[in-house]
Amino acid sequence: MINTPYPFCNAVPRIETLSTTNVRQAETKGSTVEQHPSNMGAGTYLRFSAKIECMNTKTISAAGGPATLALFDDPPREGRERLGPGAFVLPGFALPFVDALLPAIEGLAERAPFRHLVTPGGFTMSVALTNCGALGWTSDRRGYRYSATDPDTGKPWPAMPEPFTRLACEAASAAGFDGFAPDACLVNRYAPGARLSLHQDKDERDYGAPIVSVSLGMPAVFLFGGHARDDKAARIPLVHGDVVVWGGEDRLRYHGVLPLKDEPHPLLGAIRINLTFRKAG
Ligand SMILES: O=C(O)CCC(=O)C(=O)O
Ligand SMILES: [Mn+2]
Repeated sequence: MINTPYPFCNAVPRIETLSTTNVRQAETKGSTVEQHPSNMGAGTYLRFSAKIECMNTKTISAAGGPATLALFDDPPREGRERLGPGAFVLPGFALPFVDALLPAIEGLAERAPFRHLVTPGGFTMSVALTNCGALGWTSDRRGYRYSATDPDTGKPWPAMPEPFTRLACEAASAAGFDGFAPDACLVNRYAPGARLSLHQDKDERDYGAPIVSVSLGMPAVFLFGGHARDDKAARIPLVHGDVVVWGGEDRLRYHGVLPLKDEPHPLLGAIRINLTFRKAG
């Protein structure tokens, strides 16, 4: 059974140790449980999370497809919440775009698969990522940088899908940044436990353009700090469809994401996707 229509989500099963009774219970609740293919020891299973009942007892199923967006029953939240002179949360701003975004993410993940990069310090990032647009952000032992080609395939990154660009530009305008022309979209994929430590986005050529950051799937707590790493960071809860924009004097503020809780989303399952749009070149 597939639990979401999007393989980029289903590619991340939870690895759990389950007793035989728990396996039966999980299956009764609609999860698919398989013995782990590698020999991680008896009793280690992959759980493809259950079909999830959402509000009003609607059920998302593979056959239902994205059109069943019953989130459907959540009215979009309006307005903008100010985090700083040039920084805003736009609650629910991306919701009208979701039906177009998800198949596009699926398509680009087929051409430029998600991967866990190594930092210059030698750590493997818990967040998996890929890119689209003229430039893609990458990291390895030699450093962080933008590249016109995917180092894994040697090919150019997939073009930025039109709904991505439209969403990014409209969100930037709503935050007061007209004329945003992103040439890079970093697509981050978080599973439960994945996190992003406090950092500044500063690998771009100039800082005149804002950052536009879109949240999809599981909720997260976004940390929005100051201009020094030690400055106290505000904790901003973000949910599916929220967009954060920061630019102008807030462009270089430290930010990050706390380790994600396992709170599966009706459409994406136990996954959070973040789209970070930048003008990099
Ligand atoms: O996932 C997020 O909300 C933030 C991502 C981010 O800051 C980055 O990729 O640089
Ligand atoms: Mn960032």
